[in-house]
Amino acid sequence: MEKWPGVIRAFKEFMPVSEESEVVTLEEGNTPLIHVPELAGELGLKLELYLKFDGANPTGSFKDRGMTLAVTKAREEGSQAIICASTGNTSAAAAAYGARAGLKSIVLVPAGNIALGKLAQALIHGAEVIPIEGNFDRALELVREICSRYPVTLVNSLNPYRIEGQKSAAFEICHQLGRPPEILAIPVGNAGNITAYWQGFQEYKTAGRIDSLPEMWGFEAAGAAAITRDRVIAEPETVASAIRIGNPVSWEKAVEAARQSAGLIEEVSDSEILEAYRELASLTGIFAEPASAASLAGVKKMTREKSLPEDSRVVCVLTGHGLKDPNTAFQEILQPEPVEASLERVVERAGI
Ligand code: AN7
Repeated sequence: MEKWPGVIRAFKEFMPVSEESEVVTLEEGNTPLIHVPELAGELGLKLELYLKFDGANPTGSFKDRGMTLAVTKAREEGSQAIICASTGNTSAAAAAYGARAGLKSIVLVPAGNIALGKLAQALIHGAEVIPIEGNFDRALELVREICSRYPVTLVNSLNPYRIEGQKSAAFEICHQLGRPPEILAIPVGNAGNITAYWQGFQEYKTAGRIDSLPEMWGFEAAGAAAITRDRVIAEPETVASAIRIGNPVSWEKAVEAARQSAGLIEEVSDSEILEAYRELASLTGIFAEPASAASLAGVKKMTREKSLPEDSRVVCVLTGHGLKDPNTAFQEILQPEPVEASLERVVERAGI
């Protein structure tokens, strides 16, 4: 088997790079597409269910797919520093790829609202981490303002290279399934990823690699459901801190993806997200972060409302690793009390 070269080289005909480009990569991509008939059965979902586990990327989220290209281009263009606003995963990826490229990275995060693992990543990779007394949407406003005045490169998904890199996940799914799925279910925060997937599927169709397109099903958290409710949410709230975003940048593009694909943008409640989060972990062995579970929660919700043909292939995108956010896991599942270190007590606790 050949060595996987990362998403830029793996899909270079579809990427805006030349042979001379010096690619900054952590060999991201090529993540598992896991068939989970037992989960579908347990949940009473009569369809062919798959999980695209992008938590298996080098920094533990799908952000690596776009960051490899954004940072490659930033370095190629002679930039000395990259900057982003982030609910956590973008900051972790920017910090890691910045370290790999030898660029300074600056990340603005909402103070107190970023998962522990993501903060640890940004810090250990040496980013300048600036927690702000405000939410993600405010952080992004500040970053845009800074980029208009100072020589730093924006690596939020407003940067088109981020989307170009992230579309690689759609390509991989087509190869892994042998064809596109009927439905692609995905969490929506800033709406960059749903935009990227839709672009990827369309490019593969135009290139004659596939001959159908999936319905795009995007799911927001109910407390941050700007697109679903068609209004900016000034103070978004959700347990899924990654998608705690009240004014998504790619709003119109997400609406277009849903409309053109005959799909939908819907919301799922925090309790639906947490239920799907626990089910994924306990029934499949996949630990995804809460925001990621919005895709499964959404499929459960929508299949109660509309019926699909039984052989429909549905791919739930799991965007980030559960280890990013250990605190939410502990809030959901109590830590066990220690027992006396004796055979009797341990066997008693083990229930064998
Ligand atoms: C795990 O890191 O916006 O709809 O700043 O971390 O493309 O925004 C993260 C978003 C879904 C939503 N799942 O994707 C950030 C950030 C996880 C995420 C999303 C995010 P978009």
